Amino acid sequence: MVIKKIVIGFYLSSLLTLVGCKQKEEQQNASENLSEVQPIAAKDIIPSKMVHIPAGTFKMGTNDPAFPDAQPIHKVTVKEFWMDEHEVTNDEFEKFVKATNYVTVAERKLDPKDFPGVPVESLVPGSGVFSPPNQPVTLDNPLQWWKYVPGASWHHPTGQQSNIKGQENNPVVHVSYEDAAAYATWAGKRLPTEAEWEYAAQGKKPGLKYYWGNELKPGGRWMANIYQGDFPTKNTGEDGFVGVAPVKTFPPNAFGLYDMDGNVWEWCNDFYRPDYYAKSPADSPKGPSDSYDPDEPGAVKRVQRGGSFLCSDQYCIRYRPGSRGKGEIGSGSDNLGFRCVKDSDGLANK
Ligand SMILES: [Ca+2]
Repeated sequence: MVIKKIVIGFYLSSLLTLVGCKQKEEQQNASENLSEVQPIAAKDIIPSKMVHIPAGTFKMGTNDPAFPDAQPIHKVTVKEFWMDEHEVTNDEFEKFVKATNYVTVAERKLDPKDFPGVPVESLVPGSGVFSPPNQPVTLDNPLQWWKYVPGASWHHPTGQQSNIKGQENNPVVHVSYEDAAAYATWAGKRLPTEAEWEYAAQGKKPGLKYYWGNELKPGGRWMANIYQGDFPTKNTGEDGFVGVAPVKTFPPNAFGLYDMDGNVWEWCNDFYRPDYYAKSPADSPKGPSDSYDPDEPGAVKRVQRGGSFLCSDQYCIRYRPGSRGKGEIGSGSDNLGFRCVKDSDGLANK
């Protein structure tokens, strides 16, 4: 917990330093620009459904040198399980919040004791929002396009003035690991292990360049909600979406799962360590006993998979098969969501 507080403190202080009160106007402009993107009106609420994933053995990881933490490729066996066919939606998450009065991490008051050195007036609940800069930037500092936006949360995705009306079928975002795990428990489910997630994403099609095949656009069609254009300044939205897309917009994989690639990152239950694949057990691995990320040694991180609408071959290529993501457990953003799984014992498909 202490480490988590330090990390959040660093996260907040870094972002708040950049955002600062002096930059409120700039921040508001960014939010206004984002709000110009018209949401797709939800025609019908898509009911949640789980897909049966049969037990199997597969090759996990990739030899792609761009992903050293996803090596070596190793054989893994998973038991059968059920998986949400799509990412948890705003509508589903709202039902959870109404039933439990749950308050997400992004909405909770910040205790000054947890953030030494950060001015009290800056300690406002919020979350990270993708805010494209006006000028081309180097791609070595994500804080150039990520802003800590006070008031941003799952029902105010781009800030206090925004809402989720008409976005009921969009994946819920701004959820921390703790939020996702709380939802899963309430729903009688759990978060997937990383092995379950990758096995499900492969959909019985191992060794491909993309989860859906070897062509980026088979037949000229975009197969996932990713990023087109010049990152991070010019998102052409050629696939139809500059932000999140309603679930089930893009084609499912062979298991009938939607958006395993792109749209929003998805939390897995495993702690993150870059060296885990060298030691992973072959049967139903559940991740290491603790986390370690040499990029941020003090942070407690869990695995995230699948990439998001901000991924492309230009930046964040981690929508490709086998690649891994990671995130600090108390942090959310507007490109991070989740889906749940359930053990097969006695479960009917619903
Ligand atoms: Ca897109």
